[in-house]
Order: sequence, then C-alpha cells, then structure tokens
Amino acid sequence: MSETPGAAYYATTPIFYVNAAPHIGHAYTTILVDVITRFHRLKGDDVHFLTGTDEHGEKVAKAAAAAGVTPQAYVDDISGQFQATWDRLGIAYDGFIRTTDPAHRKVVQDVLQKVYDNGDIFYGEYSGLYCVGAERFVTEKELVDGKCPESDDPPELRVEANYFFRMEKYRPWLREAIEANPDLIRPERYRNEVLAMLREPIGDLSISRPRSRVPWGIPLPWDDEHVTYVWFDALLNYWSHLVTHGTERRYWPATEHFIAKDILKPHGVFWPTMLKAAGLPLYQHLNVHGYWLADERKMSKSLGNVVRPLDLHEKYGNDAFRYFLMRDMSFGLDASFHEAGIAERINSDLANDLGNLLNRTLGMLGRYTGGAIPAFGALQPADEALRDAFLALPDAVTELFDALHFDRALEEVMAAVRKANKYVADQEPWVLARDPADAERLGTVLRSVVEALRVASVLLEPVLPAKARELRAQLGLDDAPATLGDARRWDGATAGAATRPGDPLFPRIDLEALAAAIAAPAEAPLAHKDEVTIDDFAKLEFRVAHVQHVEPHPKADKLLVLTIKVGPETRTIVSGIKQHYTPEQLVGKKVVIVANLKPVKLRGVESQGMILAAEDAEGHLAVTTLDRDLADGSEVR
Ligand code: ME8
Repeated sequence: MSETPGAAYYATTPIFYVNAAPHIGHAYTTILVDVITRFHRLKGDDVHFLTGTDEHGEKVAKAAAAAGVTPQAYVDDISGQFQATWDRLGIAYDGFIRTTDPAHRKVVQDVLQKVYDNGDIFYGEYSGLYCVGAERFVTEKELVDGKCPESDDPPELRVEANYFFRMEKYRPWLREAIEANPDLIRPERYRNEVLAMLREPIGDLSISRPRSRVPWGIPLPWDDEHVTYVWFDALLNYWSHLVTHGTERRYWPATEHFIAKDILKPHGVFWPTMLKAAGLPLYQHLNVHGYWLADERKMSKSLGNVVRPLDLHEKYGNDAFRYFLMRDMSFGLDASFHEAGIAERINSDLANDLGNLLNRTLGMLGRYTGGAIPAFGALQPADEALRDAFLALPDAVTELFDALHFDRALEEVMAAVRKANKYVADQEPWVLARDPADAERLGTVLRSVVEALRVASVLLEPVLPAKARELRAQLGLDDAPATLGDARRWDGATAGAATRPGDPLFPRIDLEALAAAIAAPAEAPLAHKDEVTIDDFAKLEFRVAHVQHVEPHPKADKLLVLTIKVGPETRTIVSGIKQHYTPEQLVGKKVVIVANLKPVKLRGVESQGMILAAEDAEGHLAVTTLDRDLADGSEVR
C-alpha cells in the first residue's frame, strides 16, 4: 500500500479515435481513470490525468471523406464532442491531448529522428494483411473466420515500401522485462497473452505510410514523402504531453495506462519496444480491462449496438451511472450491459442501503435532537464493533483499489453500510427516545451512525463525487475537500452542528415502469400546430441557396454569418448553428432557405432569410440539403 504523500501518479486513458462519437465503452475507461485519480488525490498523491483524441490515420481520413468534410474540420468536430461529453460527465482530467496539436507532432518527429539516428529504422518492402479498422497489420494466426479479431472486418493484402522499426530486435529484452516484473501488465491473463505473442518472432513494425496514399499524418522528419504510422504517433501521446508541459521528470515513469483488451498488442508490444529504442524507461503498469457487451457482443460503433453515456447520465444521474459501471464490471473481465441492471443496482445499493441510512438518520436527528449532531457517551461493544468495521475500510479499500478490484471495494463499503442499518435496527433509537434517562445512550447511537455515514461518504467520493459531498452537507458537516485521513477517524463530525436535510440522494426507480418503457419505448405524440390552407402556405417562398462564405458572428457565441448566393442575388443570413457546424462544413453546400422572411438584425448583423434545419429530441441538428445538384435560386415548393 503506497500512502506516501505526494507520490507521483500519472494515469492515462487511450486517446480515442475520432471516427465516431463516444459510447459507454469509451466512457467506462474514462470514468474508471477519473475514479482512480480521485482516489489518489484523496490519498494526497501528486496526480496527473491525461485523456484525448487520436486524430490521424486512414480510418479517420476515410470517416472524414464519408462525411464530405476536410479531415481537420472533421477531427475538430468529433474531438470537441469527446471533450464536451467528458465535461458533461464531470471528468476531472488535467490534460486533453489531440494528436494534431503542433506540440505533439514535434515530439513525435524528435523521437522518430532519434530512433532513426540510432539505426533502429530502415527502409524496406513489406507485404501483409492490413486491417483499417484496427489500423495495424494482422497475422494469419490472429484472424477469426478470416476477420480481424479487434474490428471484425476482413483485412486487405498490402504490398508497400515503408520505413520499419526494428521491433524484433527488442523481443528478448521485452520478454525478460515482463518476466522480471510480474505485475507490469495486469491482470495476469493479459500478461500471459503478451508473453505468448513474444514466444514467436514479432517482426519489424512498419512505421510509415506513403503520403501519396495516406496524406493525413505527421511527415517523417527525414523523408516527407512518408507520414508516420498512426500507432507510432498515437502511443507517443503519453510521453509528448509531459514533454510539452515540462513535467516528464515529475510523472514519467510513474505511469499507469488503462486500456481495454482490444489494444493490448500495441500497448504491450509496440509501446515498450518504442520506449526502449527511444532510451526511455518502461511505464509502471499496463492495466487492461474487458469489454462491455450488448447482446453478448462487444459494444462497438461498427456493430451499431452502442449505448450513449449522456443518455444514461441524464436518465439516472451521473453518480449513480458511475457507481453502476464500477460496481458491475470486474476489472479484466467482460460485463453485459442491461439497462435494467442500472436501475436494480441503484435501488438496492444506493437507494435502499445508503440513501435509506441517511434518511432515517436525518429523520431521527430531527425528531430526537432538534437536528443537532449529538456527542458520544461511553461506547458499548455494539458501538465499538460498528466503529471497527468502518475504520477497517480505508486500508481494505486502498488495497482493493491498488489491485484494481473496484467492484469489491464498493461491496466492502456497502457491506459496512448494511451493518450500520442493522445496528440501527438492533439499537432501536426510537425506544431509547421514549425515556429521558436514555438520552446519552441515544446520542451515542445516533452519533455512531453519523460517523459511519461520514466515513462511507469519504470512501465513496471517488465514485460518487457529487453525492458524497451532498450527503455530508445534509449531515451538517463542513465541506472542506475530503482526505483519506478523514475516513480514519471516528470523531469527524462536530457535536452541536445542525443537519440540513434535503432531497433523497438516490430516488428509487420504478422497475416495472422501466421494464415497460424498455419493452415499448413510448413515443410522445407530435405537438402539431394549427392547420393552414394551401393559400397560407403559398405565401412562403423557399429557394435553393449556395453557401459561399461563413464566419463566426463577431458578437454572439452561437451564431454564424453566412454569405449565400440565390440566383443573381447575394445575401447574408445569420443562423444559430455554430454549435453544430464549422464554417468549412457549410461552405459549398446547397441549402434551402425561406427567401421572403422580413429581414431582422441579429446582434447587429442583418439576416436576410432563414436556413431550414431539422433538430431531433436530443438536440442534434441537420440543415436541409438537396439529394441532387440544382441551380441556386430554384424555388422549393
Ligand atoms: O483504439 N468495452 O481508439 P478507440 C469497454 N485510438 N471499453 C471499450 C469498448 C467496450 N465495448 N469499446 C471501446 C483506439 N472501449 C486508439 C487508441 S491509444 C495510444 C490509441 C474503450 O476509439 C477501451 O478503452 O477504438 C478501448 O481500449 C478504447 O475504447 C478503444 O478506443
């Protein structure tokens, strides 16, 4: 157990591909790192939490082409969606890296040059099976039914002249390093998988792509006809971020990488050999978790079975959603995602056990002490047993967190909370309250429960950051940031302080109504407007307009100013679509406008018409375009 104050703790998520919006798989790793970094902050460690987006590569270039926008506009948009999602979910990251940042590109080029100068990069020809979904060459042996195990896509045969990194040369060293360091890759099954990969030649790693075929990437510093292979670029994010901020000595190699098993090979084989060749020490741990499955298959955008984190956050509340993710997956193993499971978990652990203990305690304090926290009297064996159960938790939880058993750590805390509920039932404060001679005893019992709730709230705070503080606020405890030391004392509350009861922390979810809603999602009826006649409709003039130029409104955050051509006319339209489109995405589009709307000034700029756009219930927006090219100015009827 490391409880040295100020120990460096650098934790990373993968940097996610920006070829689609985040789903709960991405949210899980990110929330997990948020939980563990909050726990290390509680311990007083010197924590740094990095996440970000992986923006180069063929996969992203293809996705941009399919969306009909430039790669840069595309990556700006999706990277923004990742950041916005993490912000909405309250993820307390310290750094968000984008591989298109010039500072990152420079570090990648510096490392490449160093490895090249050392003679570990050569030019050669290669033929092999390449999977664009996984962005790597795969071996025949890895294929499952002819498909890549990671992406479920069939790979394509490629013959190409490229630069290669002498990865095979480092295989014996890596095997020894993993063997000498039993928990470098954990849990053990993944360590064994990597050792199995290293039993046979791993080959050299092609680290470039001809710019003529893949223009979207970081040019090699010595040959700009080639760009850097996306994994060589991406893995270096963990290092480049520190170099850019001058914190590499502070945080490297106190590095904890968190990934799912899909990207074990790049992190367990490519990355350590790259570090070695660059003269850098190995990371501390590679922590590998399993998959969230939907209908027994990996949740992934290509399978179309994704669940969006923001939907669950909205529906169940952020802390409850986090609790479910951490409680219902055993680190390293796969877990099935069922929405009903979230509700059951919330009802049993959070509403019944924890919420109920808080509510009945607040109720009794209100009735018996006028809402004041009582002082302890002499402790009886039952009080001591409760105290000992709670004061054993900080060590138990630390040990389980250090071993990545988040589910078991939460179960330990909840088991203690259930003991506290039983303690209340056994001590019967409502009986003690009847006789003034038992006033001191009543105080001791209620105070013991207050301390139990307080200690539980500190240990749950990494998982329930908002609700743990709310719990303490309702108990009238001061709101200074908690430390692990607060969970090691049984006298943290102040006698006489006033409680501040509020709404239930975790309202119970009606499981029957939920089951019915999941079985048949009720679609709300459309709210129609009053009927109009054909003559009313004929008063409106719609026309095709060609977007020429777009710029942000000088005075408003959400508005864009578009210059459009409508036949012989050029007009200005101000539109509130800035959160949904970049200027590059709009220029060149043919859109439909209302052409006879009376001009209005919007924050000082005159708008001569309106663009038609659709918006769904979740606030996604799409402007109306034509499915065939027509001259601008054409009338739409
Ligand atoms: O691989 N269950 O990015 P990526 C659990 N850019 N976790 C899941 C998951 C699921 N069903 N699906 C995705 C890449 N994840 C590279 C990484 S790092 C230098 C470059 C999570 O967008 C999990 O963390 O495909 C997994 O490792 C990651 O998303 C893959 O994200």
